[in-house]
Amino acid sequence: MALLGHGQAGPALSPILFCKVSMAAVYKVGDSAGWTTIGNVDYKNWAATKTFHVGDLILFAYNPQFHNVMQVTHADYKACNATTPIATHTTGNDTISITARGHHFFLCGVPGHCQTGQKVDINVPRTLLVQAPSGSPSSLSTTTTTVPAPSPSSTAPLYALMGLLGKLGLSMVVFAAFVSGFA
Ligand SMILES: [Cu+2]
Repeated sequence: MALLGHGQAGPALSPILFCKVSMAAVYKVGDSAGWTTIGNVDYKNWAATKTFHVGDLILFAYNPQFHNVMQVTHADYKACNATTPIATHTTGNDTISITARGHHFFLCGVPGHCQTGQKVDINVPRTLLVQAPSGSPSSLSTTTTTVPAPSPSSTAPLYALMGLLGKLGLSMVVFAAFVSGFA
């Protein structure tokens, strides 16, 4: 899938695109060095500087005469075991779409290459749910206090009392704020 070439990774990524909707980005492994054993590229460091998302494209650019790309398990990644890959890519210009969160482990299956560091862990962090704080201070400005839903019948009087106390407490707070503001 060569539709998204190297060139589009740079200027096309305007900050606006990343505002709310995460747009697909293309990450070329090793940047200008590509996928290689030359120059001791630190792929761990390369990956650490990126924030990967589901939908991103990981581009492995290399000379297929000398290298390949194998997606492997975590165990095989650690052991540099290229005998049981999940998937193998050999074109020299392989674009791999990240379709799930979590770790995606890749190594070069040519003997000795993984051991010299030609391996990369693409980690897509689990998304944190962003929730608005339930008891925000702004709720003090209104008289609607959020009280847990009352259980049937028995707690009804208590609930009413609590509501009354809540309003009393609120008016006291408002009063205190008023007094301190003019003291
Ligand atoms: Cu290699």
